[in-house]
Amino acid sequence: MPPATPHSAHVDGFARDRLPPPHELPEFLFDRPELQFPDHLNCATELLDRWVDSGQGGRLCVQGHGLRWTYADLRAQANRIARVLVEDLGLVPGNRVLLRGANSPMLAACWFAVVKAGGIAVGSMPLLRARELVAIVDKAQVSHALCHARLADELALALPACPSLKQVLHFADGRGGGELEARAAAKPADFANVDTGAQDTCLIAFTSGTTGVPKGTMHFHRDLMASCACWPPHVLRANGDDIFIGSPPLAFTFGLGGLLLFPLSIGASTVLVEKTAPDALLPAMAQFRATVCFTAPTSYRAMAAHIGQNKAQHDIASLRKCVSAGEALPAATRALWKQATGIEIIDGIGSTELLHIFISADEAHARPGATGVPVPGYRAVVLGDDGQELPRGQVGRLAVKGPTGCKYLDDPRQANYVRNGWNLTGDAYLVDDDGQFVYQARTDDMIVTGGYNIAGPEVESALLLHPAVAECGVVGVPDEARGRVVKAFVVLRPGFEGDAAMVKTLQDFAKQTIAPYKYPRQIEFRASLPRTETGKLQRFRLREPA
Ligand code: 3UK
Repeated sequence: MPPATPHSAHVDGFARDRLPPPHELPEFLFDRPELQFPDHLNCATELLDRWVDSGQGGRLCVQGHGLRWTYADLRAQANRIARVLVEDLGLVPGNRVLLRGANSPMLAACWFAVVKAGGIAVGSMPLLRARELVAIVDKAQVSHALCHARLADELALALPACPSLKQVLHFADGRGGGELEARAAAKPADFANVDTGAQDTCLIAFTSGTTGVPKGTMHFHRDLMASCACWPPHVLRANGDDIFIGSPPLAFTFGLGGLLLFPLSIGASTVLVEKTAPDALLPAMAQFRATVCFTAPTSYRAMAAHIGQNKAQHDIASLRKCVSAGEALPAATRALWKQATGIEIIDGIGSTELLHIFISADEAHARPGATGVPVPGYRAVVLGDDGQELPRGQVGRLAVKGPTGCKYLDDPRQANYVRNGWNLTGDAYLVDDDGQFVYQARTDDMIVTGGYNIAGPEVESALLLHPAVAECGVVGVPDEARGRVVKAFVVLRPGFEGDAAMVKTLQDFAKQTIAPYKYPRQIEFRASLPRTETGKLQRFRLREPA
């Protein structure tokens, strides 16, 4: 018998029609009891309505921008916005809705409104420029946009090149002033969530890729619930009294999970603030008495330095769990944060394709320099170039499978990310004798010099142990004699001089810390390093000739 067609509520079949063909999908693993999902599933019902319907609507849910909403408040606002989308803007299930704004309670309400109405949320990083917006609107054939008034100009510049995008509404900060808030205020606070299928797409997340057309990763209602059922209960182990805070935008799945889906899945609360640079995040943590923080390794490093300078100024005693992802966590950064706060960071590698973290270690099992072990629900191996699993200790390609996996929107690059049922993340890893997964570099970033294979991040980790180094990035640059040499770009801490003596000091330091052949033959001092909005070092920009 052919498998029954899964239930779908999508009237607009755009996403369904553009899923990868079955033979290009990764293998999915649903063996755990918590990963048995019903055929009918709307994740907004599970994450938001459930609390109100069970009499817990009075629990604190989301704060920020001067607002303090309970679960009942967030649901009412999301319901009203869902009515605006459906009744005023003609949204039908399966339509794509662009969401634009810095993290805020209103952005969270818009996200839930789209999902409740059976729409597909398409996040966009706040700093995107018109031409980047055009690319994602075109790729996802976005029909509606909910955009913060402050970001309206850039979207307006994009509109003439976006024929699919017919409806745009602006919002402000949730307390009137915005066109969306005004329309929402006129609507009743109830809404019947669309009875979507577990395998209906509810999210298209674009990768923070650096070149070419952006890749849209499609995620089902089921995928969002699966991500809440794996890493959070097994590794993070937060509870309903926790107050989440952090820097990643909701348009980045690290932020969507950590700052919205995960706290709501356990009845906890979240703080969504606009300013999330390290010097703003510290006072926000103190102000909101935050207990769980999500941010990138560089942000922990910068915050540790701030705390070191004026210990009394920031009272972050409420903090109890700190999560790092997006980039490898250098051992030196883990140590600095522990020194400053007493907290052992929970590192985890995730990807937009797999939605969230799939290898990680909790506080008790954290090991400096290692990412951790596969999260319950996921399997991970290291493969050689022949596609066979490598013995422990050998560097190869990280391959992962679990309840979530890569589903690119109509993209031939699906065949690069998924091979033989495995998701290939593009990372070079090894498994050590204890079974811990140890990050080396992005596969493309391994530096081949004089016959050696050198991982830039290992050299970075060594330099970051030196007290003069605030930040650094290490890449291979062309060299006539050796083909390529290791070059370090270094941002110094205040009070240190980037002169020839400092070059020598850092080179000698590297030679004493790691195998001498890996030391940076060239060092250039910079005021800052190029990073993406998701906190990743843009190594390709360091490789470009100045
Ligand atoms: C790198 C890491 C070492 C790695 C992400 C958590 O970063 C996320 O998604 P992206 O699609 O990038 C994925 C790539 O980033 N990476 C991420 N975390 C780590 N490398 N150690 C880490 N802890 O190259 C990976 O392939 O932007 C992270 C949750 C959701 C996410 N989307």
